[in-house]
Amino acid sequence: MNRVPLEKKVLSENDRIAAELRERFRENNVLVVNLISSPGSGKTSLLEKTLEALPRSACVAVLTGDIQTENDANRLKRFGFPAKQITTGGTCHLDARMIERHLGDWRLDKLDLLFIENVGNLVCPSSYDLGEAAKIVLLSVTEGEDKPLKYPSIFFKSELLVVTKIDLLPYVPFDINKAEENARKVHPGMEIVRVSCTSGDGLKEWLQWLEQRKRPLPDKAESLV
Ligand SMILES: Nc1nc2c(ncn2[C@@H]2O[C@H](COP(=O)(O)OP(=O)(O)OP(=O)(O)O)[C@@H](O)[C@H]2O)c(=O)[nH]1
Ligand SMILES: [Mg+2]
Repeated sequence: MNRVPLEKKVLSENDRIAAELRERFRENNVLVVNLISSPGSGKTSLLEKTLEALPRSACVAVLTGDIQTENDANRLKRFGFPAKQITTGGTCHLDARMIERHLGDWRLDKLDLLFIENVGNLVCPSSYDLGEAAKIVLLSVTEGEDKPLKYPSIFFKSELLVVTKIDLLPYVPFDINKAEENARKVHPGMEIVRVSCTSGDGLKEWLQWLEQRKRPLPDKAESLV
């Protein structure tokens, strides 16, 4: 029986589109970050706090992925920045084609920063390049400090670890230092910030990380479309 190397073909097609996207983002000086975590770790909450903190003149947009519902896009649209939902209808990750399609008529030359919230999943999103500048993995304190060891690929590929829900630390048996040590076993030198969207702790450090990660940009204070 002949085997068809379908997975390889799908991934190489994804890589081709991702490379085109990366070039478009680079040409237009758009910093694109891809937020990845288990379901419910706090990706949308972190984006809500981020959009809330940004000036209204910021040139920011969000694409948010879920299997079903427009819930996350509706949460994020309240802040007045462009936000679109990508519903995958069952697929457990976003792929580059979905990003290309949903960028639609957005003017990249009017954007400084594009957030992509991936489908809640620590496994599949790590295999799909979306043309982003950086993957960011979130791990909440209710998930267990061993997750970097169990799901090494996404911790290895992410530039930044955001440890979320640190307001819950007094109530859960989670050794945050051990969790961070595990992350750095998989990815030595990994950058880490600790945040709580409830108390606001660490949000300043997160915003500073984003600010530093941005390239020097020309003024793009006009509207997006
Ligand atoms: N205590 C506490 N709860 C939080 C924090 N951040 C988020 N939550 C709660 O965690 C739940 C899930 O948060 P979301 O932001 O929807 O998580 P998500 O990662 O976007 O979820 P999916 O998109 O479904 O994968 C919600 O009930 C939030 O209110 C936090 O810092 N502290
Ligand atoms: Mg979400």
